[in-house]
Amino acid sequence: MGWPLRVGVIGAGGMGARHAENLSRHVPGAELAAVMDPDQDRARAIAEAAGAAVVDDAEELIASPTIDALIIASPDATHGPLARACLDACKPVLLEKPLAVTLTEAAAIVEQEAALGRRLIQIGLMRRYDPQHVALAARLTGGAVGRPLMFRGWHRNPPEATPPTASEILIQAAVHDLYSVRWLMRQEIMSIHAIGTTIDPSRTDERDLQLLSLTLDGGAVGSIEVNKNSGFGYEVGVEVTGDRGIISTAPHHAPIIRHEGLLAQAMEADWLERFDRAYVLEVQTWAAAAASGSATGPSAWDGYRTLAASIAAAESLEQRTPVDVGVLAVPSVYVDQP
Ligand code: ISE
Repeated sequence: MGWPLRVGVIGAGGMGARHAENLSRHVPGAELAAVMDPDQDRARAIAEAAGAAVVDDAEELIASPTIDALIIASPDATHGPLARACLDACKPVLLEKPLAVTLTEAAAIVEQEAALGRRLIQIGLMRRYDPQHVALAARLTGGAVGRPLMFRGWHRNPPEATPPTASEILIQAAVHDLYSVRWLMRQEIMSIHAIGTTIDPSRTDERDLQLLSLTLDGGAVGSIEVNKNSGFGYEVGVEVTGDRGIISTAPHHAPIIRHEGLLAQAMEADWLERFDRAYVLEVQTWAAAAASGSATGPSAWDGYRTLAASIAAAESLEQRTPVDVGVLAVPSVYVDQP
């Protein structure tokens, strides 16, 4: 493979556009070679600035001999089939979460990659590259608060034009927090109890405010609050209680102002703003591994485990009882993964 790395981007929405821009501006050895989106105008808007081609068939783009690696940010339901096409073509891919939309499909991807004996898939669980999360992980591993016993995560989003359903909230948003639990606590999630309520009174069916209680396999516990209708801005944070202290991420990027009896700090508007640095580091790390024909960071296995946890949470929400996260045994290709 090597440099220059010729990259095809599939999906030209907000996330595809951000990855394409970061690739062009922040990865000197990479070349944005082609963009695919059913909406050709949207694809053209990204492609033109980089002199990339606009194509209309995702599978053809993946198989093309002029493309070395892929970035996939298309609708969730297409992730599974496109990930499998990348594995068929033996091409590295940065695949937005979720890995797939069903556990059967996710397991098939994991098995296909494990059979290749090397990783090609990196999942877009980008908290892994957020400087705040990374600093917290380093202090935690260094023993700053002793033995980690309890995780607390909060994830608050302003309302979206098309509000997601209760289970989409789990698969698209809570999946990040479920990943943070596994990564930071270094334990697997064994069972989940999800409860929820509704902020938007016109949508009584969609619990846009959810609370997950987690049991981990090393004896720790956790909770995650997901608010998909915050009405005030975007906010993601993590706190870990150990047997010798508590460590948490700092709130926001902006300075804190004390004025006329108020203590104030501007909030980020959305995830693109809050995680701007993480997205750059993510694509740089991905491209470096892809140029050597492999993958690093959040893996298909992480995608599988976090999907299993999200689906268990959705079942728990429906059944009003804790649900076990049933999973496969970890294939050897993912043991001690970087
Ligand atoms: C979105 O897809 C993301 O990935 C964001 O990180 C998350 O905060 C948001 O809730 C999701 O919809």
